[in-house]
Amino acid sequence: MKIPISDLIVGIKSGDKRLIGKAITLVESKKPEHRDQADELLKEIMPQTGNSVRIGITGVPGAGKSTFIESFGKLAISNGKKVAVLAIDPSSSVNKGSILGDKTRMEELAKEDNAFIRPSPSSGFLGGVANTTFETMLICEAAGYDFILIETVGVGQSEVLVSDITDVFLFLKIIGGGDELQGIKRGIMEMVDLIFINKVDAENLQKAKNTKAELLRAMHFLPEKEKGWKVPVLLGSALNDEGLEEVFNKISDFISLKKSSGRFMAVRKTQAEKRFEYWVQEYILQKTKQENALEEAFISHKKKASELQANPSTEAKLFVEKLLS
Ligand SMILES: Nc1nc2c(ncn2[C@@H]2O[C@H](COP(=O)(O)OP(=O)(O)O)[C@@H](O)[C@H]2O)c(=O)[nH]1
Ligand SMILES: [Mg+2]
Repeated sequence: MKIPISDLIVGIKSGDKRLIGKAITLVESKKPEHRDQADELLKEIMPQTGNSVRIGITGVPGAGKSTFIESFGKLAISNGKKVAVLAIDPSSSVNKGSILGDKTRMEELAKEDNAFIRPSPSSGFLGGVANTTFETMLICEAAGYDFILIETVGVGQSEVLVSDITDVFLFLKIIGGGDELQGIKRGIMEMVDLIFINKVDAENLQKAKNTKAELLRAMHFLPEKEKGWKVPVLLGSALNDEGLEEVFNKISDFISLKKSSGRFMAVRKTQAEKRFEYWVQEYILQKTKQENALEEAFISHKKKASELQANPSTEAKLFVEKLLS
């Protein structure tokens, strides 16, 4: 990285979007020398982090997540907040095309001074992506953003990873998308704090109400995720700016509740422990690759596993024993 870390830090603290972008590129890099610089940077900004509301947004592709983020972001800005938008999109490295679709750019929100939009990292496996997204979030917090909105792709494991780095998890639903069952099956219902039924208009209002009743019935059988919080099911339209104020208020209520019960900090601490464990594994693998003898042992144990000659867990144990001896 050509720009000195001290310049990046000054840039972040003064809210310079170009330098914020450079700092994010730095934390996204896995090169050991970049990690060292990233550590230095993150250490410096640490006291300025932690003050945002971290919001995860999920829903099937096409549910309207990007549209929602754009409208909600503008609403938050009109309430005096600064808004950062991050998107996790692991598909983009594979086939160039992105399942986040063309709304990812969020043109209107992007024009706002108080908005910062960062498309996803384009490489790396999901676990890694969630971890760099977390560090990206820290940079945004140090730059003074009050709301961090993270859009998931709504497929596979991305929800779990996003719920691991956020304070509130929002599920965007559409009527008759068949996703009431999908959502329940994939365990999403157990992670959500708030549901927004999107694309509701006069014509489908009754159907939306039925969907709401169904959801409430389904959730009735689930254990409460946050004590004293009944997951609200709200109706509206992201495109027509309807019902978003209610979402804004419910999020504020939810955060207040979590703060007063002590769960807000407790959950963040648990999340930090998980990330610590992730990085321990990551650095062990990195060190392994740097030392020849270890790398050879790693490759040979892995080969025995991959040739189906030996039990993978046995080979892993033998390797770790060598590593620590
Ligand atoms: N009628 C209607 N269309 C919407 C609404 N919200 C989003 N859309 C449309 O749904 C499509 C998918 O939206 P997008 O935000 O890209 O969905 P995402 O894949 O979940 O991010 C776009 O064509 C949007 O314009 C809404 O409230 N009403
Ligand atoms: Mg999208």
